[in-house]
Amino acid sequence: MMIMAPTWLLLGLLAPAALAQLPDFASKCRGYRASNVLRGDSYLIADLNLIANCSAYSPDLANLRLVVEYQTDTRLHVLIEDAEHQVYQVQEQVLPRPRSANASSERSALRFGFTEDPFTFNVTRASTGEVLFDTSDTPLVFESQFVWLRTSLPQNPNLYGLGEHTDDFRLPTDAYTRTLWNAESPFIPNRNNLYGSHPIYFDHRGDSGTHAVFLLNANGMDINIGRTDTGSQYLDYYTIGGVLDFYFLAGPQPADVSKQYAEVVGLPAMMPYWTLGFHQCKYGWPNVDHVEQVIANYSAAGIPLETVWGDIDYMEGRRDFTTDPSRFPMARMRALVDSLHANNQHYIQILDPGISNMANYGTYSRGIESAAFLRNPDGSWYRGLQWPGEVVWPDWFAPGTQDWWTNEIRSFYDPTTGIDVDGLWVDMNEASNMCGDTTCLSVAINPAEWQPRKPPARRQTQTEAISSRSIPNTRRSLFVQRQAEGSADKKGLPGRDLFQPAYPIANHRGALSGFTLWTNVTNADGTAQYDTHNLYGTMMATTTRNALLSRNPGKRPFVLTRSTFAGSGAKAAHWFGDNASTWEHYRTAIRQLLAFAALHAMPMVGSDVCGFNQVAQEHMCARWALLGAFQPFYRNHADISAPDQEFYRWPLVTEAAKKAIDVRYRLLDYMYTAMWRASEDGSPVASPLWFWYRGDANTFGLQTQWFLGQALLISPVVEDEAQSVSMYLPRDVFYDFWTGERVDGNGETRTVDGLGWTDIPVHIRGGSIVPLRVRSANNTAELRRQNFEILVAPGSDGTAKGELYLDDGESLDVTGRQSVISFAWDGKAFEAAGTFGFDTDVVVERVVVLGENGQTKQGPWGLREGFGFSS
Ligand SMILES: *[C@@H]1O[C@H](CO)[C@@H](O)[C@H](O)[C@H]1NC(C)=O
Ligand SMILES: *[C@@H]1O[C@H](CO)[C@@H](O)[C@H](O)[C@H]1NC(C)=O
Ligand SMILES: *[C@@H]1O[C@H](CO)[C@@H](O)[C@H](O)[C@H]1NC(C)=O
Ligand SMILES: *[C@@H]1O[C@H](CO)[C@@H](O)[C@H](O)[C@H]1NC(C)=O
Ligand SMILES: *[C@@H]1O[C@H](CO)[C@@H](O)[C@H](O)[C@H]1NC(C)=O
Ligand SMILES: *[C@@H]1O[C@H](CO)[C@@H](O)[C@H](O)[C@H]1NC(C)=O
Ligand SMILES: CC(=O)N[C@H]1CO[C@H](CO)[C@@H](O)[C@@H]1O
Repeated sequence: MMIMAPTWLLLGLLAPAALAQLPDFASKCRGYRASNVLRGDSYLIADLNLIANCSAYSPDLANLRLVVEYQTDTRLHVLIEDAEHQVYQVQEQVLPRPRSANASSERSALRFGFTEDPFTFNVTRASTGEVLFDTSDTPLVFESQFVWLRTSLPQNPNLYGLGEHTDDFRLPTDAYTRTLWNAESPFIPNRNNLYGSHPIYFDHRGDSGTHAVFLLNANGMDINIGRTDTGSQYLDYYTIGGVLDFYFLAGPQPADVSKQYAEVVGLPAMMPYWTLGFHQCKYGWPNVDHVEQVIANYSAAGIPLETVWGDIDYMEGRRDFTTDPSRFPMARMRALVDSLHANNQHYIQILDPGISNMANYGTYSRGIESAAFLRNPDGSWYRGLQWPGEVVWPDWFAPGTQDWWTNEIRSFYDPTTGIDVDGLWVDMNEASNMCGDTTCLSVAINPAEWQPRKPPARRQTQTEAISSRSIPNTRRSLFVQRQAEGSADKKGLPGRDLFQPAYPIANHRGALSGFTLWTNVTNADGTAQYDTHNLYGTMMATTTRNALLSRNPGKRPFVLTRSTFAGSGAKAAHWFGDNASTWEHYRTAIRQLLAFAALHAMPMVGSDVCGFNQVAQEHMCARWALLGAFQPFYRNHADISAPDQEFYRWPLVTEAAKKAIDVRYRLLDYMYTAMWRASEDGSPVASPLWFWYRGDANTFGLQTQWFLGQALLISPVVEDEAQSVSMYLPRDVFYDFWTGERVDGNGETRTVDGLGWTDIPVHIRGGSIVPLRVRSANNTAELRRQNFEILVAPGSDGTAKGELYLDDGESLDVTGRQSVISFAWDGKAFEAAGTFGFDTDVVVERVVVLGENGQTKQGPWGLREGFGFSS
């Protein structure tokens, strides 16, 4: 049915009561009128002119431009921007835009429809006519500091994404707000903004298809999912700036959407093989002796330890690029790293963005020379508070910053004179400013007396934050001038209140500038923190990655970042921040994994195994050791205030960890292959059940089981202290990974009892072929020398397929030196074929076919060419 005019317009004038379902401001808003519509086969352009001032929270923009591009057959780009191109748009350097292939609107899987007066639009699925996005119920509001757009949704929609959060994987659909504003968030509270911002949601509609909507906008925003008084479902965006830059991704299969999204924001970075090994970290390791003991005790316990991490303990006075001369002296650190490397182990250190401004600190003075820091309007350095005390902050957009940061990294981590790290970890980069207001800056801080402390967890109200700030003597005109210089080229509208916008997003750290960099601070390129805040972390990760590339050209860099934005997966890995050692957060780790790996194109993720804050308990830590082994990034880490929780500290956890690492390592090439696949085409490394059983409504809300790769279904025990699990098996053939026994899924939840503390149910999905190393090893270098066995798990039709990817595990460019081997089983014959560029002596010892006609064929077969057999 075609609605001639939006109901709000008809009813709004005649029956004000009908407007009760709209936000108060909307009653005044009339939206925009489209004109000068220009159409081509692959695009549509129009002018949008304001019909009447609405002034909801700030002045309306009079003239907008609509650009619709059919970029590919499955990607529709809809951009609503200001005609003058002043409004901030995310810099290409941060997120390069995908090229349009100028697809034909006729062939596109998506259709764009619109009304001219007022302007509203919809996106429909061409094959079915189903409406995917529809703004016709409400006017568009586009103001200098407030943009509002609402789409209607079907009843009880299955929506996922909009990370980073710890809420249900399938998002609540009633009175639910997702705020995107990166913030340090101890204890990762539910219903709050956390460390990263990913403005994309997947909308899953069962058999009729899955699509996603990505809003490329970095500004602070609230996204509401709710119901009107009359029960209609909607999702609306309340952003405090930026443009409406939408990418509609057609799917229709869920995994297609993951790939289509990765095409937009960047394919996940390929990780070095060793980073899939087991990592141990702890904030509060007192000295290098202690670290050596941890390494020795892991070895004595027979638990393979791949990588040791250095939290801020190693630093002198918490300053980057220093070592504490008595507790972590450089000579001892060099010896420690040498001995790790001699044993095929690795070492990674942390860096924070806050740079101490104390006298005689070389990193600081060189940063000053490079003009690498954020400035106040009077040209002085903008200060704040982080671990070393008073700090200045790198301006990742300043022209000298990359070289300064690269030089600091290259000299401190110089393999011949410094610490030869294998990767870097960037923390506190939301940025987290321990100074919630200005008061701490007026007190001189002696770094020697500065006691590390947690940032206050207290929620600060906006008024509190503002009133406690003294207004320094600023040269306002200079600030305005800098703003104006930048304003011509999508760098931000001039004349805004960048400190306290009228629309308050629901930031759980209080005011917009609460516990972070003031949002009215400008970057060297003329943009303001107001607009780029959510990019600070991903910029730090990228700058660090570039530094590692310069330090070790040709090798894949490894950077772990706490703060992320859409596209960060192309540069870095991520852990889920400072959770707690609770069963609740053990469960939370699963839905966070699902969100990042399946929906946010960021597969190298995992939680702090056994929890970060508070006291890890033996049973929970044993379970988490097992759970973590099936997440791509596998690191045990705890806070300084938490007791030591290395796996070897409990007999039960030792046993669980040995078993977990043993199986993980045997499956490591399966995981590595999935990571490679993701880096090639965006395929999800971990995914929820509905990705592969999209018509099965029982799977839509599942959030305690996941597929690792496409073949392994992981169903850990999730209830506190439990020895059983309720798990769902869709109607399909599965095989118990541990016994090889066939298990037929019947679309029902079943209870599995008698699960000991070292047990974790894992099933192979019928139709898959899984390569495993025949045996595990104490480190990944040894592991790479082990032979393979191939596990064939026939599906209901008796066939199966899978793949194995091999390369040297560390080079950036492996052209011609890769093997991509596909395996196929047709019920009678097995075949391995593909490309065999990787030179290896490793062989396939045997092929095991599971099921009734189970059989084992003994090799060996080399991996330099294809092979096969018939039974
Ligand atoms: C909106 O208000 C501005 C400032 O008062 C005025 O110049 C402009 O004409 C108004 N626009 C419309 C469409 O009414
Ligand atoms: C698509 O069209 C634009 C505008 O004509 C052109 O600049 C661009 O090169 C085209 N892209 C491709 C892939 O053909
Ligand atoms: C989409 O919008 C256009 C223009 O208003 C309208 O003609 C069309 O019927 C709409 N499609 C659906 C399925 O509602
Ligand atoms: C390592 O093990 C020894 C012997 O059990 C123990 O005394 C020491 O406290 C342990 N140290 C660490 C850091 O685990
Ligand atoms: C930011 O706003 C605060 C509070 O109004 C003010 O003290 C400060 O000078 C402003 N900074 C800039 C760069 O304008
Ligand atoms: C690890 O090393 C120990 C001691 O050398 C050895 O006993 C054990 O078998 C090794 N484990 C693996 C999985 O290779
Ligand atoms: C989900 C969860 O475990 N939350 C806990 C995080 O830590 C805080 C502080 O200890 C607890 O109050 C929460 O219950």
